[in-house]
Amino acid sequence: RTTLRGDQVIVVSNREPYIHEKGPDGVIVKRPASGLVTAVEPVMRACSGTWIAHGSGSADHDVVDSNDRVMVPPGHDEYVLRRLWLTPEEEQGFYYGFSNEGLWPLCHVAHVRPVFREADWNRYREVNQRFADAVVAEAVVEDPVVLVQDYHFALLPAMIRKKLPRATILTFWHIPWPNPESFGICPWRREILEGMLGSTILGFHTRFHCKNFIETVDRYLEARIEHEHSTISFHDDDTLVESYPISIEWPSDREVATWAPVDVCRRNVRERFGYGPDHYIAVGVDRFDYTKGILERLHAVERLLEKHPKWVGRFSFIQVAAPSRSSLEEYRSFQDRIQQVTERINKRFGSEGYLPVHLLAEHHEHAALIELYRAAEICVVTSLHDGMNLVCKEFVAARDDELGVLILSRFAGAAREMPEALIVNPYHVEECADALEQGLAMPAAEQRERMASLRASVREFNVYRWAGRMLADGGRSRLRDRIQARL
Ligand code: ADQ
Repeated sequence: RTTLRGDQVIVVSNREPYIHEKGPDGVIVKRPASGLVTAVEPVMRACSGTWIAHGSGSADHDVVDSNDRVMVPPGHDEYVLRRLWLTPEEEQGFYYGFSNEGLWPLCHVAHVRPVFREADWNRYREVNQRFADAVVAEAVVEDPVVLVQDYHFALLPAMIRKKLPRATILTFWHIPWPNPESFGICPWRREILEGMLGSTILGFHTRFHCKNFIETVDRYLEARIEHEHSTISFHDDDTLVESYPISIEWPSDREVATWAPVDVCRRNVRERFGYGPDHYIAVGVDRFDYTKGILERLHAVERLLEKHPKWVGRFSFIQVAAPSRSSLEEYRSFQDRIQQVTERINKRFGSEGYLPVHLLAEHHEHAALIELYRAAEICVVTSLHDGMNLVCKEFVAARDDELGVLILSRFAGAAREMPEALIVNPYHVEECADALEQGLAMPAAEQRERMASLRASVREFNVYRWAGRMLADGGRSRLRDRIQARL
């Protein structure tokens, strides 16, 4: 708040922080399952301003003015949400097509081949232009601070820069950046890089992703790179490429006071599934996405039961998976596959009143996730590749009893900050099964030691630290520009 006092802040993301839907008794407001929203929303509440996003609820109500603005959070009215309504063709080409069939697999090396269609690319460009126009329309000063979120908007920074040359554009790329060879297969690699270099600051989760980006620019553009300061000069504009590891909002005392005690959570969850108090539980919480390693995790559970039959009947794995991008064939067949493997494992090891795997393929309320995190012996995060991953941080934040074991993929950005977890290679089934066994058998003292340290670091490096560092760097750049303008 202090860094940008008096400045106008505009956030742009594809996903909205609140979805307004028409229900039988009026408007229902929902929070989407999204790491980006989880991270950026508390920041936006702190700095007010305007959030521009693709409207995904019902369009014909709750409009506060002709520009489709509503005040959010509902009942608190802290900032403005401006929705842009995309046509079905725009949503198909921009969101499902180029963003999620092209850029998403391109940047996550998860062995799903990216699909590049000329028509999707055209929609992607057009929609980026629509959002750029909306930013310009919202700007009441010539130098707003614009926070551009994610791979849906690679072209937006340069488009905004063209109309608002003095804007401070802080772009954050929430997913990994691959190496130059991998990125180079994108037919529009040049346009994407040029678009991103309209940013004042370009943020990634890890230094490794920054390095990949700088090398990609070096390979495909004529730009001047200053490695020492991690800046790229292109067409007289400088972009700082920096790592800002994202995190969660650490739960306040007021929130923690609303949580049921751990033993109540344990009992509730076990009773709901028909198990006794001594039943062991591991949880996984993800969007239903092939990058999250859900299949690999199921194989590890199966291997554990095969290798250590003592756990059959005494241990269950609960996977909560919010359906995501289900209109894409790749996602639908992935969901079917998970369903099949779950059934196979349950047939093989299940019995009357016992299922080794519970697959809950639905969106859960935040409170329900907290209850699960608090009830489980283990939380399993086995992403094949993940920019950061917030589920592991949410699990740690939920465990004020300092118990519970985190199993974490070495290919999630979070692994670099959370070495006290049991770090695994999700492709190595045996190693993951051994980690499950180690977690189930871990003495309470060791759990406490690891968990206390994890909690201290997530608490300190919370989402305000992420936003604060990025905004402070933005503030410094504004100050430099002002001083230069006076010279
Ligand atoms: P995501 O790929 O969405 O985020 P992640 O960071 O794990 O992944 O965040 C998922 C969020 O959705 C969490 O807050 C989680 O609680 C919630 N969620 C998951 N399943 C849910 C369910 N069934 N019901 C309700 N909520 C659910 C992207 C990148 C990540 C990066 C974030 C933030 O892919 O690497 O950490 O952005 O930058």
